[in-house]
Amino acid sequence: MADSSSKTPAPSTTNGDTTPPPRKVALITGITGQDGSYLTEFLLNKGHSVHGLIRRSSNFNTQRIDHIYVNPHTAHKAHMKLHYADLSDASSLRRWLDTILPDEVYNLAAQSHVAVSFEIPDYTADVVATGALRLLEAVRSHIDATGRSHIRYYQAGSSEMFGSTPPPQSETTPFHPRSPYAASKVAAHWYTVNYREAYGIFACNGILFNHGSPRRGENFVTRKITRAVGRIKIGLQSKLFLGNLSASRDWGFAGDYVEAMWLMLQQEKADDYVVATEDSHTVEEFLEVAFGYVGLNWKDHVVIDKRYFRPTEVDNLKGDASKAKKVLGWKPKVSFEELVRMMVDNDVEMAKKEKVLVDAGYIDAQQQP
Ligand code: NDP
Ligand code: GDR
Repeated sequence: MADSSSKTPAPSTTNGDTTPPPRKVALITGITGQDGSYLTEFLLNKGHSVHGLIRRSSNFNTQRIDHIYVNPHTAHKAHMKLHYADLSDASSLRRWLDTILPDEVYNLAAQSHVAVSFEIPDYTADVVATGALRLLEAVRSHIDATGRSHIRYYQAGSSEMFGSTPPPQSETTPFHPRSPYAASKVAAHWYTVNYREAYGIFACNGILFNHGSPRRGENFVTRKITRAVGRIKIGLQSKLFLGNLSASRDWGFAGDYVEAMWLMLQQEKADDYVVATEDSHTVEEFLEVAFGYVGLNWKDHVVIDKRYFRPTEVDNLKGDASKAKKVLGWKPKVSFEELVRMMVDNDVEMAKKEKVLVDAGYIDAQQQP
């Protein structure tokens, strides 16, 4: 279980000194992503200071964390701070480690779309595999230079690493990756194990199965479906184009999964853990629940489009999370049906707002996500 030092710091009363103990400092790559936003909220609630590395983009890409952001010009006590860096730029990673002096490093950044990794394999490997290596090497050299050996590292591993190996998949199941993304995650997994064994770094791999939320990227299948359900219900769209409906996934809620990441870093010993609901559903079952929830029949709206099929598919993922349950005391709180309903509720409300803009002529209803 988590140690007491990880709880929200209480003011010290020794010798009448009321100065609170220093906050733990977390560094998160991928803070603008789905998991980064939930992890930031979680760690701020634990009393951490959170530093996020964001990459330069021609548009602002901080929508998922804007509600937490405090303008540094107006607030001196902002506990979330953002810095420009990139997993493809080793110098930026080392510089921010030396500046921020984190206690915990969470490597969540990735080109995380499996289908897109077939289109940009070289870039995917550079960010997902070599990016993790760059960050581990930055941590190693930072520890060498500063002696800060208490630093802890989390690597965002994926159930995609199991690929075609049949379920249930646990920490001892062999990897058989089926995409450039998955092969890159396997490399990142073994880099992490190697830095733990070679240099004694406290480095953990979380092998997380699919997890979604209302903040899920809109081109992953679950959010693509719930966005379409909202828009179809409100009359902004009539068809939804999808690929393979027979693949099975073990879908959980992202808010539950970030707790497991933190728990891994609170243990006495660094280790690797599968995080999953142990329940699995096909894409078709997701469609049934999502459309059915708002009184629609998915068969009236879904059109199969070959462009969404992958050169190699992962057919069946279902995790065995007994180690995380036993050692971390972790378990998921949100069921599959609750997750689908949470996402559909969010996206029906979003579609209603879109409709106001469409009716006022500000946006085009044909602009589909
Ligand atoms: P997202 O795609 O939502 O977020 C990815 C994040 O990585 C974004 O903040 C993105 O920035 C950032 N990023 C991408 N490329 C770079 C780069 N070159 N340098 C720095 N940052 C970069 O992913 P999730 O939040 O869903 O997932 C978090 C991690 O967990 C990822 O590593 C993913 O592969 C892994 N994972 C996710 C699972 C899931 O079901 N969600 C399951 C298992 C593993 P920007 O906002 O600018 O695009
Ligand atoms: P996945 O998620 O590949 O499991 O990776 P995704 O939602 O992209 O695909 C799940 C399954 O749905 C099928 N599918 C479609 N997928 C997409 N994106 N779009 C479609 O139109 C569509 N139609 C059918 C896919 O073929 C697949 O079988 C996610 C990512 O978050 C990874 O970063 C993470 O590591 C894994 O989950 C665990």
